[in-house]
Amino acid sequence: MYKVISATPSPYARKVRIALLEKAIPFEVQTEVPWHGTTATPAYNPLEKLPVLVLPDGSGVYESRFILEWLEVMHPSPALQPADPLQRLAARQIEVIADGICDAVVLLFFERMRGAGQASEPWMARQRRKVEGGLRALAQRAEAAGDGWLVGDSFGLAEIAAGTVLGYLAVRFQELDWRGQYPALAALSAKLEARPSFRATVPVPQSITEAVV
Ligand SMILES: N[C@@H](CCC(=O)N[C@@H](CS)C(=O)NCC(=O)O)C(=O)O
Repeated sequence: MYKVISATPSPYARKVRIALLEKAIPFEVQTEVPWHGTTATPAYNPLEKLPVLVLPDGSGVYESRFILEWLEVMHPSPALQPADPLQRLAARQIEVIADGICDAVVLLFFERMRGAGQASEPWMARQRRKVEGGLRALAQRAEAAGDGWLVGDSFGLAEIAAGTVLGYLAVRFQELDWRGQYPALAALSAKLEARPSFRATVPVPQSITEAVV
């Protein structure tokens, strides 16, 4: 059976877990804090990041986008990527934006952890601009899609990426009123969070107790 090394707040790990659930592939979850010395992540990923998809032979596939690509090749049905090449590119672009927002939120989170007087305001402003710009770009796509899916006529990679970044903001960036600012994203998030795969993977904050920054 597959195993996913995951962290409860991680939007990257959530994407992988959602894809596995949507494809009805059995897997177990090994929950870790990737920032703690006890994590098994470096044993599988030289970049020391989760998620890792541990295969039955004990080897690991890592980097969430690559894991999703890998799953699509190994378990093509149901397809989570559009067959049409242009739609596929549009979906991948949404994934790039969503991952970029998550990356900026992670950087903000750790910058804040440095504490008063230590955090760099220009650096945080730069990351906030990425979050805001990324959300604006996602909102444009959600507005254009209306009641439909973001790309094409079925649920897939684009929705997983957009839905998980929005879910992550609820955990790590509560002060940002993206629901008020972008009703189309609020509607998309509500629709996605109602799916069983999303309900089974609701992000939960984690305490980091070892020094990281
Ligand atoms: N681009 C990576 C990002 C993964 C990532 O940043 N994971 C975090 C947890 S949410 C992590 O393991 N960080 C540990 C580290 O950067 O050392 C992916 O999509 O898999």
